[in-house]
Amino acid sequence: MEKLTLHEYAPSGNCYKIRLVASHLGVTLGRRHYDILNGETRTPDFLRTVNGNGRIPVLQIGDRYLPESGAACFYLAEGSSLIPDDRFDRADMLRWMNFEQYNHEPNVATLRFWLAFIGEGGLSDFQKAQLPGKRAAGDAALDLMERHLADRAFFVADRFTLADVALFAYTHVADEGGFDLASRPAIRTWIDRISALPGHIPIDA
Ligand SMILES: N[C@@H](CCC(=O)N[C@@H](CS)C(=O)NCC(=O)O)C(=O)O
Repeated sequence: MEKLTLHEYAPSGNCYKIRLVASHLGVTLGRRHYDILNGETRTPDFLRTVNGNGRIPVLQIGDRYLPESGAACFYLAEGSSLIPDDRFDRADMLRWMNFEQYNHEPNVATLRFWLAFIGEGGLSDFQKAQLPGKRAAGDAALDLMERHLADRAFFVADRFTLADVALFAYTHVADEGGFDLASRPAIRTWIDRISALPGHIPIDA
C-alpha cells in the first residue's frame, strides 16, 4: 500500500474517524498536525496543495490528497467488514454517513467546537445567534439516533460499520457541546459497546 499520512487537528472528531478506522484495520497512518485555531489550513500553500476547501482531515495517499472524513474512511475500509457486502446495507450505511454530515456534525460538533474550544465569550454575534437553532437541531439528531438504537446493537446490518464510526466520533463527546446523553440510554449503551470493541482507540490516542 502507498504511504498514508493524515493531515489533521487531533481533537477533531472528523480526524478521529479516520484514525479509528485505521486502528480497526491495523493500518498505520503518519500524522501531520495543523493548528486550525490559528488558520494553518487556510494558508495559500495548504489551499493549493492539500485541500482547496481549507479544512482537515485530509488523507494523503502517496502524492494524492483525499479530503472529507467519510471519503477517507471509505478509502481505508474498502473490502473490509466495515463496509457491508449487501447492496441495501451498503447504501443504508451511506445514508447514516450523510445524515451525520448534514444533520448531526454541523450541530453537535459545531457546538462542541464553539463552547469547549473557543468558549462562549469568544463567539461572534452571528455565532451566538445560531446557538439555539444548533442546539435544537443537534437534539433532534440525537433523538433520531436514540430511537433507531432502541432495538439495535449497531446502525446498519447488525454489525459495526462506517455508519457507527461516523456517528460515534462526535456523539461520544457530545456532552462537551452541552448535549445531554444521560437521558439517552440507547446511545450510551451503543457508545459502551463500540468502546469495548477490539481495535478501539480513544479520541485522544
Ligand atoms: N465535511 C468535512 C468537515 C471538515 C471540517 O469541518 N474540518 C474542520 C475541523 S473538524 C476544519 O478544518 N476547520 C478549520 C477551518 O475551517 O479553517 C469532513 O467530514 O471531513
